[in-house]
Amino acid sequence: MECINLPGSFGCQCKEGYEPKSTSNSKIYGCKDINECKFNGACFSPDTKCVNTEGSFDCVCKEGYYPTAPTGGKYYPSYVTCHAEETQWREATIALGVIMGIAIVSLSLYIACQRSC
Ligand SMILES: [Ca+2]
Repeated sequence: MECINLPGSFGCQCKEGYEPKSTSNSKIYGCKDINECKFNGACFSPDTKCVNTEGSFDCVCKEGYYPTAPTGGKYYPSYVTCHAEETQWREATIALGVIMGIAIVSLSLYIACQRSC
């Protein structure tokens, strides 16, 4: 129910995320979803796009951008941000490179030590 009946009144009050469908004599007859996406800044990150939902809205990562945590594409300003695929790939490559580097150095030291230690 998107409409909350007001006691002692024929009208009703719209729940959060809804706006009056029609009003007459300051009474509300039915409520409809607010399209928050039509307002600028609903999703303030430039890497996200706004998706209107019933009673609310979601900010999801734009095409070509991926959330930093598995959230089904949803963006949460404080802890899930969106990154371009290339960035993710580069970070993964750097991480893999560092691991491989450490492994090679460790193996070399181990082999060298086997011969001379
Ligand atoms: Ca909405």
